[in-house]
Amino acid sequence: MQPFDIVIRNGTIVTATDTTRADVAIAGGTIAAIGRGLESGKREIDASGKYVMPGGIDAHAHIEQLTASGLLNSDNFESATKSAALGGTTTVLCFAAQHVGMSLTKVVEDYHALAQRGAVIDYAFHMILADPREEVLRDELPPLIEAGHSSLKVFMTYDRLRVDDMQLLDVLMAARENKALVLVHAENHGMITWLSKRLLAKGYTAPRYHAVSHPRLGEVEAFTRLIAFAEFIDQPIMIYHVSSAEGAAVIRAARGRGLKVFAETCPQYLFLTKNDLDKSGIEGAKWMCSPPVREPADQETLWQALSLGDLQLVSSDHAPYAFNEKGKVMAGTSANFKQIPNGMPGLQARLPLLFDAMVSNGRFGAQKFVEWTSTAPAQIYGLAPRKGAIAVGADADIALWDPDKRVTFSDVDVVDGAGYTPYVGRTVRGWPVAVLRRGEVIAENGSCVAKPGSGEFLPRKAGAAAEPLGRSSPEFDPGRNFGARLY
Ligand code: DUC
Ligand code: ZN
Ligand code: ZN
Repeated sequence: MQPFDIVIRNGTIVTATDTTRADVAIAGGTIAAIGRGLESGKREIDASGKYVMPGGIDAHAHIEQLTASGLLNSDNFESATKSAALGGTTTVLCFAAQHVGMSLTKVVEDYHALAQRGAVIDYAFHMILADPREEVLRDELPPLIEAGHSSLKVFMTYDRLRVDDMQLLDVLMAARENKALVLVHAENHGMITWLSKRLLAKGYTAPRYHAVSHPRLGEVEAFTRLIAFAEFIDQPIMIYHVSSAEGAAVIRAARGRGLKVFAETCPQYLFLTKNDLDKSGIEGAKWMCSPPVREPADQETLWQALSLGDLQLVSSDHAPYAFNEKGKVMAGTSANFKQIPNGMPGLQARLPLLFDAMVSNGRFGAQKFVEWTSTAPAQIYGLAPRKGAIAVGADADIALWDPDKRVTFSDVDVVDGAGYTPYVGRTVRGWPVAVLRRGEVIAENGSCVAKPGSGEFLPRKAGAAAEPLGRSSPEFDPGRNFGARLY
């Protein structure tokens, strides 16, 4: 018998449902066997004292993405995905971002070319629709979804990205007809614009007023309208980056009625607060994202919403802008908060922050950690069973976690293009010391050795979105009602 390529021995295997002491054998990039006393491998890895977990899946990351005003993110596929690998993530779902007037087909081709050149982990694309005109939805969308891009993203705010109510209904309907999932940045645009104008007019221009300018009720209004539209069309949705207790309550009520609503939050809403923006000068820009980070009480409510299943996963919303004139400081050091690009890096820090809070601090345990960071995103976004589990036949995407390794976040260790970390000075316990992608060791002892372009595109089947861990109620079957009603 041929030896296995790699055997990982003596570790504690953790999946979303089980914790077992066993070895894992890898052959041809997939998991070939799980058990004790397995045959030898060409390479043997000793995982004594370590957790053997599925590689993370980050379902929300902006990579090498162009804003409507022509500003590029501060990293590229190589730097972003290397940072992800070093943080234990082996799959990323990022964006092919259309702007007004663009052909969606060309946009998707362009982002594929960028990822093919640089990605070191596997990837898929959500298609951002900023201009869902009739011919885009009718002619371009169906073949793109058929080709494996089975999720569409829209914004309800941002001047040059947002869709209005009619456009939102058009996108929901087009998604329903093609069995795609719709992901939404849901905040009320009018409330943000109105309040920002008044703050600036009164001289409240510093980064900390960015947090004030996005009212909590802006989430409530937009979530409520979006959910009503999704119910009207009968179309599953994913509500992105839930930041407030009130927003989480709207989602709980909708899911309680059996509506097809998924939702995520991000580490920044679990670990940072509006006080982080309260620095002198423009420094607070490093902590500016939309929706903004909020209050300690919101953090606690979001943890509870995750544990109740109202939110199903934690993504990074990685959107790095360097703290210089090509990024956060593009409009100068006396810029007002409306002139500062929104977003912060997160691909690398997401898993260590969550491991520390959930596993090392004992609050939710290792299985929940795996569920919220790998298994649930795989199931919701149609990557399961290939991704998101340690199981025979699945891709050998594996992170070995040393539960005792302590690391203090520091700007000098940052490998993505932001050049800073919003978590600077914070110490976490637990770190991914080796990371395998399809059976290849791509990160080890703090360095990423994968070849740029070695990441693979993951086509996703339309209609595959599913409640994680088969938790669906009889009413909650995202595929079931497709095509059942015609408008
Ligand atoms: N907000 C977004 O909507 N996208 C990227 C980053 C951010 O802060
Ligand atoms: Zn967003
Ligand atoms: Zn985003």
